[in-house]
Formats: sequence, structure tokens, C-alpha cells
Amino acid sequence: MVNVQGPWSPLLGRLSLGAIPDNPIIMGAFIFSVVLGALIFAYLTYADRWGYLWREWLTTVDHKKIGVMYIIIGLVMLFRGFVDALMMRTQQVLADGPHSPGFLGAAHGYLVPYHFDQVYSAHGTIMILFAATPILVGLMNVVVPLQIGARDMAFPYLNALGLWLTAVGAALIMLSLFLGDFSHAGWVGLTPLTELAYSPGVGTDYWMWAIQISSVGTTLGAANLIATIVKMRAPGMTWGRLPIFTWTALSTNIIALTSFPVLGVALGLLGLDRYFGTHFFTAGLGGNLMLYSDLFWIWGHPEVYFVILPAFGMMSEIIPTFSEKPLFGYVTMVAASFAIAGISWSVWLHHFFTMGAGPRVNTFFSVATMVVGIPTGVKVFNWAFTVYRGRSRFETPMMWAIGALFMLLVGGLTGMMLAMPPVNYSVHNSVFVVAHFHTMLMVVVYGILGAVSYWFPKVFGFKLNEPLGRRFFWFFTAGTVMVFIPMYTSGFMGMTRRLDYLANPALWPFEVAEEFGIGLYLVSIYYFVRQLYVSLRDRDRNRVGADA
Ligand SMILES: [Cu+2]
Repeated sequence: MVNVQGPWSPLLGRLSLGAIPDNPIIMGAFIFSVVLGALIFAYLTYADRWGYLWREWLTTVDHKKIGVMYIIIGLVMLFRGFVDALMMRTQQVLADGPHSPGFLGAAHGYLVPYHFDQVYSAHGTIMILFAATPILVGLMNVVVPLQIGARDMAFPYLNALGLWLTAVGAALIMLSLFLGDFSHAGWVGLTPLTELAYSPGVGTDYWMWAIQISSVGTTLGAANLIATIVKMRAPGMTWGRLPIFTWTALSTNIIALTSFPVLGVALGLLGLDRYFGTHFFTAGLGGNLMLYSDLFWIWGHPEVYFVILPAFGMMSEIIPTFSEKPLFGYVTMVAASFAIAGISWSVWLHHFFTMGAGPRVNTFFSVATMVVGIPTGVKVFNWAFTVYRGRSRFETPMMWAIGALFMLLVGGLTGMMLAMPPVNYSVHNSVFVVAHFHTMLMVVVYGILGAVSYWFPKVFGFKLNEPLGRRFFWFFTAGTVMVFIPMYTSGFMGMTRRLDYLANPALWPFEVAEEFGIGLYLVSIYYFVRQLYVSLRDRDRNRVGADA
């Protein structure tokens, strides 16, 4: 393959046969994907399902089916993101041990530093933007029109377009595994590391375009959902009667509509730097490195509330149902959602207190961050008062909802610690921060898993197997505890994040515990898949009436 250099080179002509990685791990993943693809192709051809797939799914504008396809994309990417987590844990437990063996070309462990950097960059990018976001958008697509009594979304065709833009973004991420490489600058894409001088390869471009394309899809989806909630409510579905999940969907899509364009601008300017040699974020020549961090986190922090607010909505649907009591404080719940959405715009600098903006600026962002704790606290007390004196039935949806509440308490309280600049200075860039935001994201994961087991009968007409669901829940929870409590501890002891190798054997026992935790997650995934299989097999026995 001829590699033609020229003025377009920063954009084109940087992919050659040499871009196909010769790493045995990636080759293994490639062969696995090709075999899986061939099997699916063979089945669709043998069962003559191509026409059905094209008519009923690939070209549909039906909100339920679009929702299901969003969820499928999200689950596939969630699995990929989990494999990245498994790879990171295994690298660190191998590399940081007293013997620290090195193999597959690595001095320590089995991943060379450049590969390890790509793995955590992909993990973060995938979990936030290609797993949590599509699954939540999918659930909102399925549930919101049903809750407000609408036939479909306001713009069904636009809805389909949003889905396929997200699919293209996800496909680019997957393609980067086998052709070229991925970004090594973290999911944040910090400058100047993502500038051409430090990232001349195609990795950053994959990352940038995948996010830009899918973000257009998410923004279109947000506009669509807001229009649907405002204009498509059935007669009688007044604002005061709107189900709480739909309220959180409204607040979260207002965040998406207003924040994703900021990310678009940040990545757009970075693209101008990479392709046309401008100097927005370059080190020197008038560039301003921290402007990128400001723009990224002006989107980034509202983004984390974009993913957590729908999970709060799911908890507010599940907890009253399984407490057999109406939700406590409906009005304050709605107000708290919008308060959280509003305040989320004024806290972004807590991601880089250590930048040295000075005590006044840091104090403002510190106090603003703590203020988010007030509406969040209102929600926690409203859930507690809903359970109080209720007739609680601890079926799996309720177990996930209450599990989410505990994750919120741990994540929220460590968030309060991080909101204080003095504490933040001592744990910034440590795995304490990593444990904190994973615990907060566990609120989203627990909320989603609770909502899936709660709403599954509504969509598919039969219930999921309860005993297997319980095992899934307990192994998943044991895994969460075994991974993140040791991570909080080693982070407090100063373990830096994003390192493929750390020469401090004192921290190794924590990594061993975390690796054991990942093992528990693997067992929980087994029970999740088994639960789906057994539920499908026994679906006729678990059918639910129209009143489900
Ligand atoms: Cu933040």
C-alpha cells in the first residue's frame, strides 16, 4: 500500500497495511469477531431472515424497536468496555506483584504501556458514550411515549437517524481495534497530548470522529424527546400527572441539548488544530491548553448528570411500586431533578482544582459542587420516606433500586470529600477518584438493571427468572464491593491512576482483591446470560397479564 504524503496528510493517507496490529490479543479478538459475524450471517441466510431484519428492524421508525436497538448497541459496547476493565485489572495485578513477570513484549505484565493507555482510553469513552448513553436513550425511547400515552416520538424518522449515527460512532470505535489504533489520551482526550505533535497516529481521529458523529445523534435524540414530552402527551396527561421517569427524562434531555454542542465545539477546535494547523490548544504559539479542559468539562460534568438523572427516575418508579405506597414528595422530586440539572452547569472546575486557579475560583466551584448535594439529598430522603412504613417486597427490581441508593450514598459522600480542594489536592489523579466516579456510575448501572428487570414484562410480555436474577444481583454486588473498596483504600494511600506498572508492592494486595472482584463480575455475567436464557425458555410459564 502506497502511503501518499501531502497537504491533506493530517486527514487522509495515514492508513496502510502496517496499520493492522500484529498483537496476538487483538488478533484473537479479530478472529472471534469474524467467526461471530460469519455465524450470524449464516443463520440469517439459512433462516431467510434478511428481509424481515431489513423491514422490521433496520428501516423501522417505531420507538420501541429503536429503543431496543439502542439497548442492544449499548449492551454489546458494555461487554467490550468490561473486557477492557478485565484487561486493565489483569495487567496491574500481574505487573505490580513482587515478581512482576513481563511477556508478550511487555517489560511488566502483558500489555506494553502504549496498549494499556489505549485500553483505558477506550474503556472510559465506551462506558460513558457508547454503553450508558445508548442504553439510557433506548430505555427513554421505549418507556416515555408509553408513559405519556403518545403513539410514537414527535419525529420518528429523526429518531431513527439518531440511532444510526450512534451506531456509526460505535462501529468506528470497534473498527479502531483492528485497523490502526485508538487514542492513548484517556476518555478526556487531554491536550496537548491529543494534538498532532504528540498523537500523529489515527487513534485520536478515531476517538474524535466516533464521539462527534454519535453526539450529533444524541443531540437530535434529545430535541426529539423534549418535543415529544411537551407536544405529544395524551389528553388529560397534564404536567402534574406526568410520571416521574418522564420528568427526569425531560430534565436530562435539556442537559443533553445544551451541553453536547459544547463538546462538539471542543472537539471541532481540536480537529482544526490537527488538520489545519491552528493553535487553539497547542503548547505555545498562542494555544491555551486549559481552554480545552474547561470546554470538555463544561460538557463533561453535565454529561454525568445526563446519565444519572434517568437512573434516579427509574428508582422513583420502582421503589413506590415495591413499597406499595405512592412516591413521597412528587413535587420536590421533580424540582430536585431540575435543580440538579441547573447546578450541574456550575461545577466543572472541580475536575481540575489543582490547575491553580486560585482560592476564590476554587472556593466557588467547591461550594457549587456541594450545593448539588442538597437536591440529591432531597431525593434520597424522599425514597427513604417512600419505603418507610411501606409493604416492601424485595423482588429483583427493588433490590437493584435499593442497591443504587447505597451506591449513591458511598459515591455521594466521597464526592463531598473530593469537592473540598484541600482533600482534592491530595487525591487528585489517584485511583480514589476512579473509585468515586465508578461508584457514582454504579448508581446508573444498578438503576438500568433494576429498570430492565422491572419493565421487561411490559415490552416482552413475560417475567425474568427471579432466583437467577437474585444470584446475578448478589454476585454483581459482591464484585462491586471487592473492586472499589480496595480501590478507595489504595487511592487514599496514593496509588496514581492510569499506570500500567507501579513499583510499590505494598499496594499489590489491593489489586489482588480487585482482580478477585472482577472474577465475581464474570460469575454475575454468567448468571445474567443464564437468567435471559431460562426466562426465554420458560416464557410461556411466566407470561404476565395486560395489567403488568
Ligand atoms: Cu464533575
